[in-house]
Amino acid sequence: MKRKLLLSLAALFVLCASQAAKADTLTFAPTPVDLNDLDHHMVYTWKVSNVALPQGQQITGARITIKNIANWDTNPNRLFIHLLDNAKNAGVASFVDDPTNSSPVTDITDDFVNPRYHNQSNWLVASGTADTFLTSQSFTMTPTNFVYNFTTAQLNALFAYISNGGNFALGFDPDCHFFNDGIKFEIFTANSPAPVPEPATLALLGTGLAGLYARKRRKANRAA
Ligand SMILES: [Ca+2]
Ligand SMILES: [Ca+2]
Ligand SMILES: [Ca+2]
Ligand SMILES: [Ca+2]
Repeated sequence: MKRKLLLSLAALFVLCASQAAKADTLTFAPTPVDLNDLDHHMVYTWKVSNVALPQGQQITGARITIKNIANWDTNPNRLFIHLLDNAKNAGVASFVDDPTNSSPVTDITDDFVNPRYHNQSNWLVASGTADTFLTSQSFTMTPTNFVYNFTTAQLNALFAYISNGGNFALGFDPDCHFFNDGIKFEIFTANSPAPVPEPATLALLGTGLAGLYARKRRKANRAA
């Protein structure tokens, strides 16, 4: 009888532990996966729709990975990356941010921040859309794996943007031409905070242990 109780208590604790460890990773990739090798003359949005976070779980991390990214030459360069509440177009869309099509390109301007194109009808983001700057980075001609982990404030923005319509978008303004072997976006979720055993459970455990202890003592007394 006591043994049975102990076993069921053990089972309960295993159950609690497995719930505490529950976590998922949502992985997304754009099409084309390398965003056309991030052409300098373009700004890109990549909209992700129908995002459903696992029931009862919260976002604990988010990460952008760009495989083997390298600049095409040795000129100054910058890749600007933004998180958007939404984008006008489904999937991947692009906008020409260098109408003169110059080569080499000398203009390095974050066109999600600079409003010079924002009133054009084919601009990628509707006016008033929430926009969070994520990071900007320069690259050499040596291919490298670029990994960017969101800050806590950026994770909060991601959660808010997903909550608003089940979608979000990543914005890339490459201001030079970045060869790469593919972009990946991951969202990490977990049930949080870890479940605390309810008072009733703790009381039950206490009673069970007390009972076992009393039984052991009675046995010991009888033996003596
Ligand atoms: Ca550009
Ligand atoms: Ca949204
Ligand atoms: Ca630009
Ligand atoms: Ca490529």
